[in-house]
Amino acid sequence: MSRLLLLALLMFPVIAQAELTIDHAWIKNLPPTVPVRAGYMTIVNPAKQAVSIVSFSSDAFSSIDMHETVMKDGMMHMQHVPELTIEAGAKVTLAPGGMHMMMEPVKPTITGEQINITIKLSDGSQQTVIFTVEQ
Ligand SMILES: [Cu+2]
Repeated sequence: MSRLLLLALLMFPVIAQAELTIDHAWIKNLPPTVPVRAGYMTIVNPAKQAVSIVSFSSDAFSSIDMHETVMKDGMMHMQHVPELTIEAGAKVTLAPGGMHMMMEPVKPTITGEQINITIKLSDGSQQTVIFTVEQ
C-alpha cells in the first residue's frame, strides 16, 4: 500500500461506511418508579450493502438492548436480538408491540427531553441519534 493511500485512509476513515437514515426516534416516558424505558425509531439503509446494528450506548442509560416481542403459547414475550441486520435499501420499524430498544435510565426521564444515543454498526462506524422522550 502506498504511503499516500494509507494517509488518505487515515484521514477519511468513514468514506465507505454506512449511514442509516433514522426517522421518529422516540422514547416512551414512564413513571420514575418503572426501571426501564422502551425506545423506537424507523431505520432505512440507503446503502448498497446490508449493515447490522451491533450495539448502542448513551450517557443517559446504563444498558440498551434490542428486543423483539414474540407470541408464545398465547403469551407475549420479549426476546433479546443480538444483532439487527438491515438489508440494502430496506426499512425496519421499531414500534410498540414489536421490535424495540429496552433501556435502563440512570435518572428519571422527562417528557420533551432529548437524549443522544450512539448506534454502533457492523462495519465499525457509529452514528449518534437524538431521541425525544414522549408521553
Ligand atoms: Cu423489551
